[in-house]
Amino acid sequence: MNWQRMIILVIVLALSEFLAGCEAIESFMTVEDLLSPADATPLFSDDFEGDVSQWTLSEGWQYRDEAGNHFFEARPGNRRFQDDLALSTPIDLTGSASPVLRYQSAHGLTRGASGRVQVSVDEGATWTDVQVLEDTTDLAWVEQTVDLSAFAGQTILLRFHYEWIDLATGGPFGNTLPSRVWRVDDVRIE
Ligand SMILES: [Ca+2]
Repeated sequence: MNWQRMIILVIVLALSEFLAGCEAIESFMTVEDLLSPADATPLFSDDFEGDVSQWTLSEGWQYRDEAGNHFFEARPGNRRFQDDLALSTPIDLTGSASPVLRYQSAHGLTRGASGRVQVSVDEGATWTDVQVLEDTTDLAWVEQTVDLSAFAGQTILLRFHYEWIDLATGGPFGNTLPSRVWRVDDVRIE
């Protein structure tokens, strides 16, 4: 064997060692390791593009389609109301030590209107606010993040409670809609 062959042999051996090392690293990594936590399998996810029969909505809420995207919207029209968009199926949070709710919101919640995300751990007997949106306007879709770690290990019910009942902050109907609308989409709990 001449020295050129010896060098090639050494290179081949080094390369094979390197590749074996890479395989060893790969075997320790799972898909979950490679994905960020936000991309991990959610505990709950609904973009409202399929069957939405697990959601119950009181009169003030509508299921809407805008440019092919479906979402729910609370809009007062010509009356004040307090109404819920509620998930009728419980969500089991035992799979996460620090569950987080993320959803898309487009809203004008001003002039006495408010949007409350609420959780129940007693099958709907009582509800706890986990987020209150009021005196805030963002008519473009924005992701909301709500910490649900207080409910880790429990099974919850979830609802979106829209309210505009304060007569003192009435104002004229018809020309104030953007100030009192709440759109909700892409509900996800991780
Ligand atoms: Ca949608």
